[in-house]
Formats: sequence, C-alpha cells, structure tokens
Amino acid sequence: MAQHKVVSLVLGGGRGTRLYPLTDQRSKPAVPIAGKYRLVDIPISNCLNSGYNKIFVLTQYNSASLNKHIKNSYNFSIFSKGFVDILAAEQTNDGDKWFEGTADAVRRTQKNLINVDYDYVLILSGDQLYQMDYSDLVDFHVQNGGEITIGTIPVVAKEASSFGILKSNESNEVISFIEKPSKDLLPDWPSEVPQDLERQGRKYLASMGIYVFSKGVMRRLLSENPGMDFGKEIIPEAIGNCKVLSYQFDSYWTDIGTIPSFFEANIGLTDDIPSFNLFGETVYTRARMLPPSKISGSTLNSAIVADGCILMADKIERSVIGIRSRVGKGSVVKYTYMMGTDYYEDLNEVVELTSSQTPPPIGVGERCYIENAILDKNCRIGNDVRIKGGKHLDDGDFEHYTVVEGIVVVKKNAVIPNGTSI
Ligand code: ADQ
Ligand code: ADP
Repeated sequence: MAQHKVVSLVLGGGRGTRLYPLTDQRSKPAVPIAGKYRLVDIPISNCLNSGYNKIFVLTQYNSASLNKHIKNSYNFSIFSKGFVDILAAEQTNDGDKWFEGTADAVRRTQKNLINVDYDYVLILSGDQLYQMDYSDLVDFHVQNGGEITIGTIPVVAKEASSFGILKSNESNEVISFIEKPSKDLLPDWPSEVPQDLERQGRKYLASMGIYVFSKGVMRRLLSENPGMDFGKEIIPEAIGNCKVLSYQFDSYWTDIGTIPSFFEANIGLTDDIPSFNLFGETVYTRARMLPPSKISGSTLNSAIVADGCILMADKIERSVIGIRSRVGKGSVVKYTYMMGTDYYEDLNEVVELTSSQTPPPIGVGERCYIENAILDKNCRIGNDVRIKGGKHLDDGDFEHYTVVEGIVVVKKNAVIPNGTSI
C-alpha cells in the first residue's frame, strides 16, 4: 500500500479522433466500456486501489458528460483529502491554445498542483485497459533512486511500431529510447528477454506511456525543455541527463485508443477467463439505482449483461449488453457491444412508438440480426434490421453509422428504420 506522497495526472485525451464516432459527442474519457463503466474509471480505479486519491483528469473538452460522471462517481468523505478533479485546456493570460501534446498538457496544468502535497507525479494514459498496483511502481522508483521511471511491457514486432521502444541495462536504467520506430528500424531495437518471452516473440520493450517523475525533476524538465510530448521529446532527451528507469509490468495491458482494439477489449471480457478481471479489484464507477435485468425466452452464451436491461432476444452470444438495454423478441445479437441507454421510455411511449414505427423505440426491435457491431447509447433500431459487420464491408462514415475495419459502429441516438440491412 501507498507510503509515498503521489499526485496522479490522467491524460484524458486530445480529440480522440481514432475513437470516432464514439468521441463525436463526448470526450474520450467519458466513452462507455464494459456495459457500465467509462474509460476514465480504469486509471482512476487503479489509483484508488493503489492508495492514491489525489487525481486530476486532463482533457481538452470539459464536456458535460465527463463532468457529470466524475461528480456523480467520485465523492470522498470530508475526513479524506482525496479528490478527482477535471482540468480542461483553458484560455489564460499565458496562452489561449489547446494542449499541444501530453507534456504541454502537464506543463500548463502544473499551477493547479501548487496546493497539493506530493513528492512524486504519476502520469497515466486515459485509454488503456489493465489492472496495476501503482504503489509497486512508485516504490521501485524510490528504492532505485529514479528521477523518472517508465512503466514498460514486452511486445511483439507487429505492435512495436505503435509504441515508444526502449533498451535498458542490468540495473534497469534506460539507455536508449525511440518513439514509434518505423519497421525498418526495428532490427536495432530488440532487448534480451527471458526464454518464455523470446518464444512468444515479445522482444521489444515498450513504454506503456505510464511515468513516475520526482517532483523537482518534472518541474525542471518541463521548464527547460520546450517539448510538447513525453514520448517524442521529454523522455528521449532526459536519457543521459537524468536517471531514467524501466519498471517492467508482466500482466494484461492493452491500449484501447482505436475502434478495433476497443471492440476486442470489450468482447474479450466475455471469455471464460478474461484477461481483464472485472471480478477482482473493484472497478469504480457511478453507483446507479437500477433494477435487476429481466430476461425472457433468450439463450445467453458468453454474455455480459449490465443492470436494468429488458431482454426478450432469441440469442445473445459473445456480447456485452450495457445498462438499460432493451432487445425485442426473435432477435439475435452476436459479437456486439451494445452500450445501453441513458434513460427509459415508459410503456405508453414504447407502445406508441412501436405502432407509429417512426422512430422506433430505444433499443433493438424484434427479429433483428446484429453481428460485429458497436451500438452507441440510445440507438433506435427498428424491427427486422440486419447489421452484419465483417471484412466484406468497406470502411466509411455514413449518417447513422461508421464502418472501421469491418466493425459497424452505430452512432449515439441513431435511428435505423424497420427492415434496414447494413
Ligand atoms: P500514444 O498513446 O500514441 O503514445 P499520445 O497520443 O501522446 O501517445 O497519448 C498518450 C495519452 O495522452 C492518451 O491517453 C491520449 O489520449 C492522451 N493525450 C494526448 N494528447 C493529449 C492532450 N493534448 N491533452 C490531454 N491528454 C492527451 C504514448 C507514448 C508511447 C507509449 C504509448 C503507450 O508516447 O511512447 O508507447 O503511449 O500507449
Ligand atoms: P449514465 O447512467 O450513463 O451516467 P445518466 O443516468 O446520467 O446516464 O443519464 C444520462 C443522461 O440522460 C442525462 O443527461 C439525463 O438527463 C438524460 N435523460 C434522462 N432521462 C431522459 C429522458 N427521458 N429523455 C432524454 N434524456 C434523458
């Protein structure tokens, strides 16, 4: 458990274009995952489970939904000094621009740390799925006299170009670092790894984008080095000038900043033994007073069903069904992440909408077939709709949905009329 004084900064994201259209109407940290949580709940829960309760979420968009989520979810008792605060890019006398990168975001929000008592800064990404006790990382940093410590994980060649790749010596000191090396540079970057990792091809030591900085070191680097990004400028330039350490993590960790990785991570939760364990350490989120889900006439196989759903479907397989979802009779839902809805329509509204048929009620109607899809919140999918994602579909952005690598993403509040086929 935590002994050191730590403040955590969660990098909540820039525009989140790689998660479009999920980020069209909300900031990236507010994107719903696993049927009832939001992306930002992952690093915040890791912090709280590690004993660190002074947390800032840095974001470009001070969107209403993120604010509301944080305000409604993270309330500390008056006897605790804990907080979760959002710091959004703002116009000040010193500047009127958006954050221009991860280091710039931290640099420009440092003034908000003045009244916080801390010795170490923990910098976290907002778009990763993993469970980690950060106090082990901070203890490692302190015990080994680090000035900066980078959380690292061995990855295979195919993934290595998406990450910062580093080499360290036998004392875990980082001796070289390259941000997202091109494929032709990769042969220069494998590390010596134990045999089992070698067999899996995990020879490249990737930065997880998780950093511990000693307080004075961070202040000095961010004032002396005008760099905008940790990965591109601050970290590579610190090597040789500061004691930079690598803390190797060996459990499940995945970046969920793109639609395919986000989809895989959600569907992966339905595995018999999922890599990310929702049943272990608490993942905190908003405590909602929803009724238990009601299920009738359905076969459920490898499904996660959140609270407050009414499911009459024929079959739900390999799918995550989010809060307050409704699926009508005779429908089949496979390989789908249905995010759920923000509110219920009452029975009279549902009956009226069903009979007038335009628009259909919220949820999935009767006799639908949905496969390889993400249904954002509050979708209205009529009866006899067929949505079948897959490699046969070309990528594209349409009025009510987007296709990314074969995954059909139905947009928030979209209306898909009866009989539509995608
Ligand atoms: P990336 O994830 O590509 O690489 P980046 O896009 O800078 O790096 O994002 C890091 C985190 O900061 C993300 O959560 C992102 O949403 C957020 N972020 C980006 N710009 C921001 C801004 N202006 N304001 C607030 N938040 C912002 C980084 C490292 C690599 C490392 C990978 C691991 O640079 O070295 O391998 O993370 O995922
Ligand atoms: P979540 O459970 O996803 O955090 P909330 O319970 O906060 O969502 O509700 C999400 C949003 O839906 C809120 O802004 C709420 O005001 C809105 N909402 C609730 N009921 C209705 C309704 N009948 N019509 C339209 N919006 C509604």
